[in-house]
Amino acid sequence: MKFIDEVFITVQSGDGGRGCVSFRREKFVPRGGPDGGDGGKGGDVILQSTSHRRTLYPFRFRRHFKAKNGAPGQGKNKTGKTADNLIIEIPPGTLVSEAETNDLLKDFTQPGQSFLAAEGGRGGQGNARFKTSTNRAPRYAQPGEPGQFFKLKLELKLLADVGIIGLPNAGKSTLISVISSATPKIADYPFTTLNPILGVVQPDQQESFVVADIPGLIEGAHQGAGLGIRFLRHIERTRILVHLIDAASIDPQNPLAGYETINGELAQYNPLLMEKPQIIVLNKMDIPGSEQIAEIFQAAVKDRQVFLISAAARKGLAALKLKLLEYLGNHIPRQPE
Ligand SMILES: Nc1nc2c(ncn2[C@@H]2O[C@H](COP(=O)(O)OP(=O)(O)OP(=O)(O)O)[C@@H](O)[C@H]2O)c(=O)[nH]1
Ligand SMILES: [Mg+2]
Repeated sequence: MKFIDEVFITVQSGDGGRGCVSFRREKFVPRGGPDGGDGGKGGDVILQSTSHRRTLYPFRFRRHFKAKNGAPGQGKNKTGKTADNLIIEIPPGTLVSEAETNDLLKDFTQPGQSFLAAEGGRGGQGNARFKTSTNRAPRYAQPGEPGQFFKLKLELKLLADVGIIGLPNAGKSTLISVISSATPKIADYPFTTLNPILGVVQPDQQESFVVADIPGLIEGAHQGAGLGIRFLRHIERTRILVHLIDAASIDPQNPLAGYETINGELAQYNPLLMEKPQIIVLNKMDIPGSEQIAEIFQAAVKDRQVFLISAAARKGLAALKLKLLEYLGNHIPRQPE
């Protein structure tokens, strides 16, 4: 299943019901006055963020949303029924913009927020409202006000807690496949992963958290090289970054080259990304010779903590997960790997 992070929908609020033209008819009142009631208000279309929606996937099946029209007014001054509002549930983290102009209308930052996307038309006034001293029997009433129609773009930035970043082929997809529920494609060539992939990590007796495998970045990504930066926006809202490095690809003469390339791209895209906690992880530690490389790398980054793992051999993962939990503010159990 392709991860959908952008959908277009249409919303249409209900028309107001038309006002009624009617005259009282009662015994012994031969020429009753006007008693046509007002039309009911059309239904609003309201977007509402809720924590039980996590993706925009349901919008693949339904893209057009129309609220009902208000009922027409009736005789005996009866107002038409107001139509129910149509509520569209969306995941927190969704940005709503006008499809054509791209103007941002609403940023749903948390659950429980709502936005009036299209307001239902007012009901038309019935003829009872138009009675005056000079016109005691008005034969007209207002039509209902029409509803509104908009095309909207919904965009969801991944609400992942942890983003795994790194050069192509570092083993990002392998890592997410061994620590989470995700089952991405893994292969021995760069740019295997073309879209961000989400996985839920469920540690023992801990809050679960969401990890995102971000497609490989390369030098010049912020200017469009490789897959470009279109996925970097997904990591803007992650709380922690795991910077994954293929130990076997490290050049002992210039051990920080790849690491600095990635950080340079992050900084040029959005300097705030450099303020996120970043956990450095060397992968493929099962490959012979990687121990020495790791020592050289560690010396180069000085006192920054470096985690050594082998995603393929599932080594070093427990310590990494504990570190992630620590950053995410959970209680840390002490367990041997
Ligand atoms: N020896 C060894 N190979 C690994 C390890 N982890 C991943 N690989 C291999 O490295 C290659 C790339 O792995 P992926 O997980 O597809 O790498 P990626 O970072 O997702 O790559 P892109 O999606 O192209 O950016 C595959 O052939 C994996 O089998 C590891 O711990 N040890
Ligand atoms: Mg991949």
